[in-house]
Amino acid sequence: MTNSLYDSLFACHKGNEASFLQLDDGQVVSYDVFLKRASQIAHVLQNSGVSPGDRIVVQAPKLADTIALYAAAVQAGAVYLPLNTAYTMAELEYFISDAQPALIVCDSNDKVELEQLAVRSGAKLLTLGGENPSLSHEADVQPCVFETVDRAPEDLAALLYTSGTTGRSKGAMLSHRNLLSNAQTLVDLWGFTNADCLIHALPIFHTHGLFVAMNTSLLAGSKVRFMEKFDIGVILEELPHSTLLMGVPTFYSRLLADEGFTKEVTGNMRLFISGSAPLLAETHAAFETRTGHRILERYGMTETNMNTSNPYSGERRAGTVGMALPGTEVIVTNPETGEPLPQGEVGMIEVRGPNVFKGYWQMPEKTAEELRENEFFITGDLGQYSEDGYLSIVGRSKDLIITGGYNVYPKEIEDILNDISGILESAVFGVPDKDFGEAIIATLVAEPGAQLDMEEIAGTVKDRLSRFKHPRAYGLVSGLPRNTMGKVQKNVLREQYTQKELTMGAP
Ligand code: MLC
Ligand code: AMP
Repeated sequence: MTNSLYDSLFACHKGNEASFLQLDDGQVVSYDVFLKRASQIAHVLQNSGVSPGDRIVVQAPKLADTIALYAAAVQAGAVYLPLNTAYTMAELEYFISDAQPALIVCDSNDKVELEQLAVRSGAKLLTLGGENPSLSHEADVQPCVFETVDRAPEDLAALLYTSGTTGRSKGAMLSHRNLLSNAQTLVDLWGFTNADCLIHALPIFHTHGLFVAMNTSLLAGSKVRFMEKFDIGVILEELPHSTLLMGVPTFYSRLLADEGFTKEVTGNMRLFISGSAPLLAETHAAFETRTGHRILERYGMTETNMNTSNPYSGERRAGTVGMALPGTEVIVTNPETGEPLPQGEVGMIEVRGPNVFKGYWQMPEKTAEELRENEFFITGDLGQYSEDGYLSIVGRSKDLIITGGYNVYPKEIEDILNDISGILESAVFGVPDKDFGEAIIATLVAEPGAQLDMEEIAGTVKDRLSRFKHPRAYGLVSGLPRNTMGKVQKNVLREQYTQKELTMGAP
């Protein structure tokens, strides 16, 4: 047995002096130096008691060492579990108790807060970034060579949590084969080579920034301009020296809003890729008018990696997510019967292929609900094929808001609101937002005679949930619109609140 993910992404770069990561301070880490660092970190993992198959929870800043930790986890046969740096302690507690990691790696600045949690879960705690990062210090004195742990293609490489309609997040189990097959397909399709330089301004705790962006670059040996965060000024400086950009639609609408973003600065660029949320057709058109480039939109999910992509060479059609990736089947089915629908009809998008995950961590019932016996995964996205085979996402059957590329399930917020004394019920939904695509709104119904203090309510939500999940406005209503089945009609609320200027108490 070997470890084909490690061999294909990392080991192949042994002795490769070419640039891998270029950091904000100008420092450049070569592939060879990176590999040695990852091996040092793999020793730390082993010395910390991490065995093959153990989970490593990582809530750490975007650093070269964080990517090296990912590589080290693959090399040591561990399961990498990255978490959004915005998560609150209440959110973290759930992930840690569910995943039962052997090791937690956090920002040095969060060490005190996380210590108790680590003790309670029986996990070791190490730190990255900030002052006195223990993982980095321990790695400094380790050998630069580590004997790679054998892993089979079906072994788990990562566990990525994705929230769900029930309000409880589910850990998507991703195998070595899932990650490697998808990276290979994307490198071929998008023509990645070692002459490319990718602007990386995404977070590295999601599929997009970690797998789509990093695994493809690693596989091709490309250079990565590794930015701590999305910053228009820095991106404008880097565009003339780069060839690729991957981003969520907010990246592109923000670039277009900047006068410094011109055809000239994009002259060296080969490809702009968008995903994680719908790219408006007008953004697509405005982008082409300004730069001459047509953005390539693709469609993916945490559970499936990438599913479809517009063609690299053929027509990149605005408002569509292109065709199924080679080796992946993407069908549209009748949501009631699961039967495939004729071309042109709107139905449930289902996906099958080597990219599709192995199920939800310790949730066999949830897995069975969404992953059919014939291995098609039911995405919850509604789609429609054009006559010439382009897929459009026309809606979602899941009650989901996507804000700036982050997924938020209303149920998680509604559960917190409904528990607050004085609130009879609530409905949370998204309305169109110029910057983030969708913005979160919460409408509340008070119990008879209760006076609601909106600031206090917003404060309770703030304590419990990450910033990106906070409603941008709260509204008080006398009742929620319901259909004859008693189901809250969020589409009605969405329409009402899209039309009227929001005058409610700000969060
Ligand atoms: C930041 N804020 C957000 C937000 N991002 N609020 C809602 N939604 C978001 N996405 C908050 C900030 O905390 C801040 O709060 C306020 O909004 C203004 O922030 P900002 O400075 O304007 O935001 P910025 O830091 O620039 O971040 C915006 C962003 C970022 C778009 C760069 O959200 C981002 O990197 N998004 C990418 C998400 C991603 O990678 N998704 C991929 C998922 S994988 P305050 O209180 O300070 O005002 C997936 C599968 C697939 O979906 O297909 O790819
Ligand atoms: P996540 O669970 O965070 O991986 O988000 C996956 C969801 O993002 C998908 O189910 C879609 O609803 C959405 N998504 C991803 N890419 C696109 C896209 N190009 N257009 C529209 N929605 C998208």
